[in-house]
Amino acid sequence: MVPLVGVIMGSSSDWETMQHCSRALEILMVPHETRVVSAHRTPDLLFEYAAGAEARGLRVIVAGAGGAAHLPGMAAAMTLLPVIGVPVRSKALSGMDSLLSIAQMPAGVPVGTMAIGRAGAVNAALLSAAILSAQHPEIREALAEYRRKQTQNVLDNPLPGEP
Ligand code: RP5
Repeated sequence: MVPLVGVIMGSSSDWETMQHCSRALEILMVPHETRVVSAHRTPDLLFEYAAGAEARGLRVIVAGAGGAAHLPGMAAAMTLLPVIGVPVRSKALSGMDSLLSIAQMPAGVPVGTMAIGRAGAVNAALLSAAILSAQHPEIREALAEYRRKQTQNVLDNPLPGEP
């Protein structure tokens, strides 16, 4: 099946975080691909990937990176597809560097910025599914089912002593 979401990350070390995006996309039955594409170490590959993404059938790009996290912004500069950035928690600054370098895009080239780490990776998958929902009713239904299960899980697990 042709992937609709391209999940890219700056290093294989980002997989520990970005695997949560991939797993959530699997649960939502969203066809996707995962690749290591570095803004700094493989700039030519980044250009090839981002510039060709729409023609290959991708509809959303999720880009995870840490530190001086240029990947999401550079990818967004080379495509009209929506780009969702996931700040990976860095060792030096706990991901604040990643968050700010992804969120603080100058006006003109937006990157939808998620939370740092696992929450951001999962939410990137859910936001991708929401973007795709208008054109793909089966993804909309999978997203609705995900929400139903999440709600039921809270209701089924009260605190000890709570009715
Ligand atoms: C970034 O540098 C990557 O996104 C990664 O989060 C960070 C560290 O990369 P490695 O040194 O672990 O490859 O480009």
